[in-house]
Amino acid sequence: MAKGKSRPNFTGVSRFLDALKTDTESAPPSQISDSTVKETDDDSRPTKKQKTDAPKLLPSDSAYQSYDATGLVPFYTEFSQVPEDLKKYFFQRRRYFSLYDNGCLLDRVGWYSITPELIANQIAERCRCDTIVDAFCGVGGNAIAFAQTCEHVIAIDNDETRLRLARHNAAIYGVADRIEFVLGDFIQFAKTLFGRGETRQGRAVDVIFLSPPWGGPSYLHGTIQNLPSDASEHPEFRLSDVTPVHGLELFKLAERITPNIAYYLPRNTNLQDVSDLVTNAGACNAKGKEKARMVEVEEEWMGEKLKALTCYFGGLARGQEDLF
Ligand code: MGP
Ligand code: SAH
Repeated sequence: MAKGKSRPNFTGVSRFLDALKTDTESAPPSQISDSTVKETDDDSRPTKKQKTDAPKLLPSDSAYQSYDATGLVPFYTEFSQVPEDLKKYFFQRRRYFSLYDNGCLLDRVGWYSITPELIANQIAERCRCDTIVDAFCGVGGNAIAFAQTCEHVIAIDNDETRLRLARHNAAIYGVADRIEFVLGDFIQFAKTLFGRGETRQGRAVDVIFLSPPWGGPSYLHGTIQNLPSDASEHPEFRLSDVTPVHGLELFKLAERITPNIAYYLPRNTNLQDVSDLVTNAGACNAKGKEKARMVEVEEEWMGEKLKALTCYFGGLARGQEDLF
């Protein structure tokens, strides 16, 4: 399990994993963007700032009207309306979408898999580029953030309802027209794209963001194969638990399109699995000398809680910007 110190505010703690090392815990952590973003202590109450910052959706906002998915799923305003298993997520609703009260919509999968806004913003800052593919867009947590740092966002999901919810939510944030929503299977998309080396619109892909399904909210509890001997520990999440294909296969598919990959994974991910994704074949620096490639693992903290890991590959990893 990934380790790190908890912080009063959201911070990212980076750890560089030498792809060739087997002892992944030995690299020293370095802190980034400490205290640059703050969250509210009480999820159930909006702060004044959130209220005044919220853009007013005018009835004449045509993008919002045509993408309006109101009614497709329930919009909860009271705890009493929320199914028992979603209550803990509803409690965090304004962490997911600071504009939740403007009508953001999530379905069940959306509730438990959305990237919280502060984390999505941090990832989007790291992924700043021309064209980014959000391979598993869900209800749009990351796509909305990417639309604020990237020129072109291609957001893919194979679930039509969720894609419509993503577009609805993007309209609330005023960025729907900056995102190309694609209903489809990323695996097929990647295979087709690889043959052409560029998107339909003739754009090369700079970055791919992977936030695949982890097997549902039970991802922390492991499978029969990886239960720990000590029952007090969380079992490790293995890349083989990723769906719709093995997490290694998914990464290799993305890597055929671009080396610049950000991979959003559970906090209990086996770091050796992550390290093993890096191949050093053919790696050279500008002078043609071999240079071992690295993956940077960023721990995503919210308050006292480690939420997830974002693993940066290729030119997204610090010190490897020349690979971009
Ligand atoms: P969590 O641990 O299920 O939630 O997920 P939380 O609120 O930390 O619950 P607790 O019981 O541990 O206190 C933590 C974060 O992981 C979520 O906010 C999502 O961003 C992300 N996440 C969770 N799941 C199950 C998925 C998933 O299947 N896919 C993706 N891409 N992200 C997920
Ligand atoms: N990052 C998202 C959450 C992603 S959850 C957010 O912040 O909102 C994972 C998503 O992957 C789900 O919406 C699911 O429908 C989608 N998905 C599953 N298999 C897929 C596939 N083969 N191709 C594209 N999307 C897929």
